[in-house]
Amino acid sequence: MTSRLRLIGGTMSPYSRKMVALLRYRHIPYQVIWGDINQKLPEMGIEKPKPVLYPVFLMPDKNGQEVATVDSTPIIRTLESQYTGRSVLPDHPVMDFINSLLEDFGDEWCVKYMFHYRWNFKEDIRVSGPKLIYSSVNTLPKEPAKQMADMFSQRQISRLFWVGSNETTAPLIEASYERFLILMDKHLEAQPFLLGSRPSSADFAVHGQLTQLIAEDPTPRRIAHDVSLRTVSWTDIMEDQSGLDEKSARWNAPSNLPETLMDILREVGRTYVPTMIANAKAVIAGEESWTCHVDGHTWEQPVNLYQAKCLKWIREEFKTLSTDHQHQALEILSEAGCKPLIDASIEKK
Ligand SMILES: N[C@@H](CCC(=O)N[C@@H](CS)C(=O)NCC(=O)O)C(=O)O
Repeated sequence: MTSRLRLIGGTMSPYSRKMVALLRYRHIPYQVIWGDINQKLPEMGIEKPKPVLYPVFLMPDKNGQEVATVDSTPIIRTLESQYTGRSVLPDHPVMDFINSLLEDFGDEWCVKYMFHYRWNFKEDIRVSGPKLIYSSVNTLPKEPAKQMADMFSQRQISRLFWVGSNETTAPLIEASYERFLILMDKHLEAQPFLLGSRPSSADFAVHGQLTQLIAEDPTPRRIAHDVSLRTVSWTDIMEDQSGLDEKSARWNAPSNLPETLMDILREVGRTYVPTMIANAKAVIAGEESWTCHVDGHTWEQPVNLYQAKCLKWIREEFKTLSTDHQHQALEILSEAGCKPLIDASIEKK
């Protein structure tokens, strides 16, 4: 048993990059093991998690035994209770709530940019397939690596439909990516992180997706270099914020949010909000797929059970706020077009 927190991840996995950058910022002693979870865990004699997702954290249980654990959002909250200092969750409950919303936007909406660009365009498939294999088993000979890359790429391409990337939604995803880069550019000119002068878990979520879009895959990389070099550099410096002096850094106050942050929240309201609500409603109705309107266009995709759970978490977090804080949060959400996230009737009858 090591006293360093171990995780197994991949450089081509946005959630692995989210978490490694967060561990560095938080000064949490860690060991990252790059590789195939399905191979590494049995070698270590550790039971696989369900589902198997990247990254896997080996979280010590009460007896110090490492347990394979997945899902970055709850893991971040557990780490907050285990390691003090350099918190990534704002102190003010309203800002903590806004942070959860933006973190989920990064994890669940920005991932659509990533998946769409990676598996839709020939050039991106050409580089991503082999990089996914080599980043896991770097010494693999060329021929088996090519076979595995082709197999893996085919599997991912067949999944495009499941994340909602199709002919109808492609222009919406691409337009949202470009708008998001412009909004980040304007916001980062005003302050260094999403919610102030210190990074929050939402910054790490967005960073994780942007590492793929900007550092790994050619088409979204070119777009980002055309649209916002500032965001390109932000993605680089987010990788290691271990030197940030947290004591002199500040969170934004909910009564005085920068207009550039409100604009980012408006993008959340324009895209993430209608799709998350339509998905949750379809899950509750027991339907297999759903459609909704994003920007006046039709969005269609199969239901995603996990995303319905994410929306439930956000609504539950809202309910834990005091009445005054709920009012304050609702004012921000209304101004950004995000209020239906809380208002919409999506509870089970
Ligand atoms: N909600 C999870 C998402 C993790 C996730 O979806 N990871 C992807 C790779 S980045 C994965 O393992 N997908 C399954 C697969 O590729 O087989 C988290 O935040 O950790």
